[in-house]
Parts: sequence; C-alpha cells; structure tokens
Amino acid sequence: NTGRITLTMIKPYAVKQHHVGAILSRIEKEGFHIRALKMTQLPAEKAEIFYEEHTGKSFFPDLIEFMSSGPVVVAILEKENAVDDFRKLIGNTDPAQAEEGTIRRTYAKDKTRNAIHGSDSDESAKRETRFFFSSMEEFPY
Ligand code: YYY
Ligand code: MG
Repeated sequence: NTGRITLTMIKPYAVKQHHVGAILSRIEKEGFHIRALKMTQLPAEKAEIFYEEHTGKSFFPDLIEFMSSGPVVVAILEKENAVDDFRKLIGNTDPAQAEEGTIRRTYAKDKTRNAIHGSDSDESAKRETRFFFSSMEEFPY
C-alpha cells in the first residue's frame, strides 16, 4: 500500500457517545487531511455491501445490525502512506489487543463497537471512497 488515500468511518456507538470531535481532532493532529466528510446512516442492505467480504462469518449478522443502528461519520483522508499509517493509528480490531494510545484502545467499547473503520488496502480505499462519495464531494489537499 503506497497510496495517499484511505477511508474512515466513525461507527454508531462512538457517534452516540459524542466522540466524533475528539476522534476527528486526533486524526488531523496525526497529519491526515480531510478530503471529504459526512454523517449518514447505512440501511442494513448497504452495510451488507460495504462489508461483503465478511458475508457468512459468525459475527456478520451482529456487525450488520450494529453498523445500521445509527448514524456514522465517514471521511476520505489524505496523507503519505495513508492506509498503513491509519491502520496503525486505529489499532487492532479487538480494542483489548489494541496498543495504548490508539483510537480503538481509547474509544472502543468491544470488538463489535470498536469505534472506527479504516481501509485495509489501497484497493479497498478506492472501492470504499466510491461507495460513499461522489467526486464533487471530494477536495484534495
Ligand atoms: O478491518 P477491521 O475493522 O479491523 O476488521 P475486519 O476483520 O475487517 O472486520 C470488520 C468488522 O467486523 C470489525 O471492525 C468488527 C467486526 N468483527 C467482529 O465483530 N468480530 C470479529 N471476530 C471480527 C470482526
Ligand atoms: Mg477490515
């Protein structure tokens, strides 16, 4: 992954807990430029498409129910080495395993309500940015 773009989503529980401002602030402090930003809610059918790689896994139904349960805040982020640096910043999927100081360690409740999404590859980042945003909604640094 050598691209400058990644996609993030602040998940429903973190939005409900009023962590949006703190999380966006942390992201900007770490040197990511916000290219696009919005709040939206995913109907279950849309969440299923976003997470289609996990179709059939044991946690899939809970994941879809949770991700469609309330609004999310989605952003396209720009930085050198965006995908890998952002995954490092958010930490392990399971907050109990995430390093001290990572966004998930700080704001996640559990493995499902783990506060935030980050693309896992340049290819995923491309797909996920198109999933949420049109080119008119995106502003390069
Ligand atoms: O990319 P990342 O979000 O860190 O993890 P994925 O393996 O892509 O899983 C997506 C999403 O599914 C994860 O953020 C929480 C949920 N999940 C889960 O609830 N239980 C698991 N054992 C694995 C993933
Ligand atoms: Mg993933």
